Amino acid sequence: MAIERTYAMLKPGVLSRRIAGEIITRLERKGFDIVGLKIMRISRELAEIHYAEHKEKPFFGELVDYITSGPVVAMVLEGDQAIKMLRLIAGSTKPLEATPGTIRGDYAMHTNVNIIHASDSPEAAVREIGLFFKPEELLSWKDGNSGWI
Ligand code: 3AN
Repeated sequence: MAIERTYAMLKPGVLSRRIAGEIITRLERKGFDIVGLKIMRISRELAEIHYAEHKEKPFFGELVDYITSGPVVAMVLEGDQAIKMLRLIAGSTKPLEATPGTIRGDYAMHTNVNIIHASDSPEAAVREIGLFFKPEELLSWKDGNSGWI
């Protein structure tokens, strides 16, 4: 097993649509351990750091406006190959290419409001977890089910 931690974020609109619980339930059912969880409002400064790789893209301004427009649900998920697994469950960036059954495939219509962020590499996971959580906000725990998941 390769236990990893990854950063997941339910984007603005998810709380307003009252589907945060449904999405978190899917993540729990899949078998991720939630080791960090909070609601927060992201500052422009933090958003620009988080999305720095997209700084030159035409949609950057719109992306920062959107991600700072309302509360997000920030999470750290732990599990075997959690980084790749969460990307799979999240689905493709463009909802038209996201397979039904994935989170984006089931809940998103447009790329610019595609519901969930998921770290795309081990380096990104470490960086993003560090941006959004203090070490003392993360808590590993055991439920005795790991042999069944
Ligand atoms: P992903 O979130 O699947 O890793 P990235 O890193 O390519 O995708 O893009 C980051 C975010 O930027 C996406 N989640 C989406 O909200 C937004 N985005 C990506 N491509 C576009 C686009 N062509 N138009 C508008 N927003 C986009």
